Amino acid sequence: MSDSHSNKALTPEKFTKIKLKTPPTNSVGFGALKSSISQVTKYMNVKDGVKLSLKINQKGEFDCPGCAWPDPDDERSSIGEYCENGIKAIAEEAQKNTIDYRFFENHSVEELAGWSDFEIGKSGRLAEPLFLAEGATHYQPISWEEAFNKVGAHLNALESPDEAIFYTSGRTTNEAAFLYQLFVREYGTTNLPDCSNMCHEASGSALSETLGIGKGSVTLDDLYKAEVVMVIGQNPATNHPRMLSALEKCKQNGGKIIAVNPLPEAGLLKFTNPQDPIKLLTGGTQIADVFAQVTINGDVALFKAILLKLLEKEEATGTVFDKAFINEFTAGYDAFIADLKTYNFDACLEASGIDIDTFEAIFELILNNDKIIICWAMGLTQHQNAVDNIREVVNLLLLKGSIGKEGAGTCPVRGHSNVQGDRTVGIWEAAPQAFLDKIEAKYGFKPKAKHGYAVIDAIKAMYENKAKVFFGLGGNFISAVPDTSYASQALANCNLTVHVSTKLNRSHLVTGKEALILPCLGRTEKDIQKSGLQIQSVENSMGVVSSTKGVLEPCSKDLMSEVAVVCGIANATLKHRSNIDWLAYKDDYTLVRNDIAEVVSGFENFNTKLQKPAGFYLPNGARERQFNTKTGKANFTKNKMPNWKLKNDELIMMTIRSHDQFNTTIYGLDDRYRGVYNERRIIFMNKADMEARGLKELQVVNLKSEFNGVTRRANKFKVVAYNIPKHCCATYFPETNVLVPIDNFAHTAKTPASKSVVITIEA
Ligand SMILES: Nc1nc2c(c(=O)[nH]1)N[C@H]1C(S)=C(S)[C@@H](COP(=O)(O)OP(=O)(O)OC[C@H]3O[C@@H](n4cnc5c(=O)[nH]c(N)nc54)[C@H](O)[C@@H]3O)O[C@H]1N2
Ligand SMILES: Nc1nc2c(c(=O)[nH]1)N[C@H]1C(S)=C(S)[C@@H](COP(=O)(O)OP(=O)(O)OC[C@H]3O[C@@H](n4cnc5c(=O)[nH]c(N)nc54)[C@H](O)[C@@H]3O)O[C@H]1N2
Ligand SMILES: [Mo]
Repeated sequence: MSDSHSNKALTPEKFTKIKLKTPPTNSVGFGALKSSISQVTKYMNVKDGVKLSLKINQKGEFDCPGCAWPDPDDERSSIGEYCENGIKAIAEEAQKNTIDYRFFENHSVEELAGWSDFEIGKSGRLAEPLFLAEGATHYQPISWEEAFNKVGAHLNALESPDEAIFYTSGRTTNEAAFLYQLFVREYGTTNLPDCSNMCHEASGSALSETLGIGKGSVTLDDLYKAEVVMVIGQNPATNHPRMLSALEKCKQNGGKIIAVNPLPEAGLLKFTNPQDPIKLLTGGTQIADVFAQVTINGDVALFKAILLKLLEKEEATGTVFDKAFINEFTAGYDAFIADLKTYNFDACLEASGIDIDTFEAIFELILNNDKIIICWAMGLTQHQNAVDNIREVVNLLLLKGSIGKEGAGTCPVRGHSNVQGDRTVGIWEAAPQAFLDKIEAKYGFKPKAKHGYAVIDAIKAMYENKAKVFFGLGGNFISAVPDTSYASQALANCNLTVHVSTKLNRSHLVTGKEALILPCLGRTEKDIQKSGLQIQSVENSMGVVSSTKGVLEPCSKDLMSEVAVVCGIANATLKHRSNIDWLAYKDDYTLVRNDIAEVVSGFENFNTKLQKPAGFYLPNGARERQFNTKTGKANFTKNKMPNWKLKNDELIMMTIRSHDQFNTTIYGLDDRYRGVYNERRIIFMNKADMEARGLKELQVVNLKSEFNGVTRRANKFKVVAYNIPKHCCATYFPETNVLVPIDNFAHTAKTPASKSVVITIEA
């Protein structure tokens, strides 16, 4: 496809003058401090920067809009629980520049689409509602009331509410998310796709099936007390920097860390705590005791190899498995063992890509300890067999009895700061019937029970003209989803696309026939309504709900809060049809929390509990060894080894984050920990793979993926030789999303397989 929609959706093929250095072996430390200060001084008022960095993640202050890593329950650093990338996140949100209709008078949609994502993001904060009329080339201002009425009119004109799609990105607070799903359900559909569908959906699916809860089981305190922590498919120095402090603490208590990753990610190897002045001077802590350089998607093979050796030892000694735990709490053990025995150790080890010495080192740690925590992120969840990856993680923990006890358990490390909370309060196209029943009991309408579209199906529905209105509460849909060209056609088919956003992004430029941009307050900004300054709430990766409250004056007087936008749209759409007094909520968010307390379990006395400075834990069955699964037990599962047969010229590509981005928001053009500066259009390759193709360092190549007979291309990338296993390569998301096939996703969970894209390279 090379029409104008898909051209606008693709990132421009421009190079920015690359510089390469040897990747550092240490992370954070002075480099991070320097980088944070430079972000603040470049893009913010310095006074605001100081004010924010003192309050970030402090009890009762504002929750960092970056990642979902939890804050310590007890003592917190007095200079702010910050990290370099948290500072970049707030510097991005609290930019001093704003853009209003004058900006859009000067720049057409077509022109803006030619800008890089970095340039688009740095243009400033959106300052007023904007409308793109059918056939128009420029956005123009529109009043909030007109905007709400337009959305309402479009929604009410659809033949069925199922022709509308309501996307959420994981920054949305519990209050806004709860009201949003309530509105969507009262309007009459369950089409509630969210970023989680592309992220930890595979974790949710595997964990619900095996342990009865789609979230992790550990607390921060468990991490400090673990004997072994495995960090798999995750790059914490970039994406969850505060996790490194927790791993450091675990090590100080005698714990051992195993990193499993195709790349020797800097922070896993060594880390200098920015909040420890002595360490800053004397150098950092070695984090990983063992680094296993697994091949892309070699994790099931590695796990099978470990499981086979454990079984061998168990059969010899009878002391390896926690049989008391297995007997009392699990189901499916015999079938699991019978299946495991059909695999061959040598074949598994070979498929994992790991040498025998490294394997032995991992094996000894697992064999001799039973307080084991396994942490993971996108390296496990974005494959066709992603659900198997996580079920295999659970199998290992179950054998060792490493679930529901101190220092042990599952730790899927969530991405967006409230992606977990959004799901808890009802952003779910497949919400359980018990939740829907509570909605019905409270509000007197019957929510549709039929499951709605998640992300992949939503794109297909728009592509096939089955859905005609797209509404996004946050996020950057076109750049986040797979198969960019296909998805751009899907959006172009819509009658109306609407985005509630803080910042301009590519999704505002790849529109339906008409489009709206509704600018909203960010996390850092004061949200003042009729009843005064509002607080809101978020849930972190470990199930702690806490409050967040803005500190800065809003960047424009024309912004609304997400809560107010949802109420406005609900009111304009449902009018007298509604059982609910929508406009009351926006004046006083304690009313929303009173409703959440009645509808969502674990939130009883929500308003009172939220006043606890460090927040409160939600109930977690797996943590208590209560497994709410179909069998009532924790389930062992049988998982197949993936069967990769790459052709001679094919590589398997993972699409990853650089150090200077938050998903589709590009903070800068450097990837400091990988030694790449001032360029994003690169492909990391093994030297042997370069030589086999006669490619030289920095040579420009085109990338091609073929899947089910469809060819997809991404042009102009520079080759960078890197320490990555043979037949594997890496590029940055979102530049190569165009290569990720819409039909290549995880079974059961439909997470796009964006970490295992088969490509060939054209010189
Ligand atoms: N600063 C910053 N923070 C962020 C984000 C951000 O973009 N920037 N994004 C947020 C979000 S939404 C999320 S979901 C998280 C993402 O956090 P991560 O999951 O850490 O992010 P990715 O860059 O996708 O990194 C995946 C890691 O998995 C490895 N990997 C890839 N394939 C495999 C595999 O097959 N097996 C194994 N074992 N490893 C593999 C890669 O080498 C890489 O180290 O971070 C959150 N925090
Ligand atoms: N190829 C490939 N694709 C991927 C991934 C990958 O690893 N590889 N990762 C996937 C993952 S893990 C995720 S989570 C998704 C991310 O998908 P999304 O969540 O859709 O994308 P983001 O880039 O996080 O969204 C950024 C936009 O959100 C808006 N925004 C920021 N803060 C706020 C706020 O407070 N309120 C509102 N209303 N808007 C706000 C801004 O306008 C900003 O431009 O991408 C997925 N896509
Ligand atoms: Mo994510």
